[in-house]
Parts: sequence; C-alpha cells; structure tokens
Amino acid sequence: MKALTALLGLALLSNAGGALAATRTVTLTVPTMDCATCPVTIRVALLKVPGVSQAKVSYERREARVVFDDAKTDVAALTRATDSAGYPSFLADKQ
Ligand SMILES: [Cu+2]
Repeated sequence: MKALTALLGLALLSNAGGALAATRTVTLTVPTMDCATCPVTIRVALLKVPGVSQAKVSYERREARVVFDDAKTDVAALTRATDSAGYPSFLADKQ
C-alpha cells in the first residue's frame, strides 16, 4: 500500500511538472475583426501553429484566447499567424 501510494505520488508529480510548466494561456487583442466570420479565420490560423491546443476568438471583445505549449511555440509565432491571415494582433494588457 505504501509503495503504491509512493508510486502514485511520483506519477502525479512528474505529470504536473511536464504538463503545467509548458502550458501557457495568453490573450491577444485583434482590433481589425469586422464581422462575425473573422474569428473563424483567426481561429483556424492559430490552430495551425504547432503547439497550439486551444484557440477561442471573440468578435465582440476583439480578442483571441490561446492555449499553447511553451516548449513548442511562443507569442511571436501566434501574432505572426494572425498577421499572415490578415489580422494583426498583439498581447493584451490583461493576462
Ligand atoms: Cu469578418
């Protein structure tokens, strides 16, 4: 029982270390969205970036919330992706 608990503890620790350290969520401001289909284009562009696991884009707030693996990509790659899709973006003040 003790060994099992120790093993479980180890598994949890290593999992947390791997997953939590690398996952990052940022909010990008995308000011030039001008209709309800813009978010779809932006979302597709963001999800194509290797390392991005989630992208939620709000037309109302002109914002993209992106979850990505810190070890595989960075904010510069995300803004570059929206840029090439026709939507310049930058890191929002509130994170
Ligand atoms: Cu549009």
